[in-house]
Amino acid sequence: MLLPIITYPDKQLKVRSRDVVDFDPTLHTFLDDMFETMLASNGIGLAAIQVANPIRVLILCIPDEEGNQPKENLLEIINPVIHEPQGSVMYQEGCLSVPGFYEDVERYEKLTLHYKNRHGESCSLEADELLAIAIQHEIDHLDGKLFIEKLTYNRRKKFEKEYKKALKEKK
Ligand code: Y12
Ligand code: CO
Repeated sequence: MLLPIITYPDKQLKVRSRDVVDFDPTLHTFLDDMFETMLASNGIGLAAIQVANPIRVLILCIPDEEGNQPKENLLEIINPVIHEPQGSVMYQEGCLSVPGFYEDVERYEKLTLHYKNRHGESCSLEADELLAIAIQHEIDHLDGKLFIEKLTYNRRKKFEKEYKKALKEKK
């Protein structure tokens, strides 16, 4: 089932999401719906709060060399905790909750992630490149933060200007 994605400036996006305690069929159906919703919107990452569910769940599916996103490449990440962040890198980010706006954001270059899978089993992974960046972007959603809050002063002003222009064009 496709779920509606909430967009800036919806206040729900500022909520800190709570840990998952029940790894049950309701969670599994929700994860399946998130994947369907993310693919239908051409996303590579989605946090549960973006579909108005304030639980610490995110999914990521980094496209392969042909641009495909097979389900085998899907990462379902629950109650994530970042360990050993290293380095820094700038990358142009986009977000399904801030459509039409892309801007450079500074992130850690590499990290280790501890998390649970859909069955509540403890997992860990080491991430760099786009995966590390997307993990940090999605964990920020779980903490009620959008990437536009990490922009430099001038880039944030650029966003405000473009957002106001887009609002006017909609009317
Ligand atoms: C850097 C950091 C984090 C990510 C993962 C989360 N972002 C996305 O998956 C964003 C996808 C996106 C897709 C859009 O739709 C189309 O392009 C058709 C989109 O729409 C518009 O801009 C109108 C916006 C964002 C990725 C990279
Ligand atoms: Co986002």
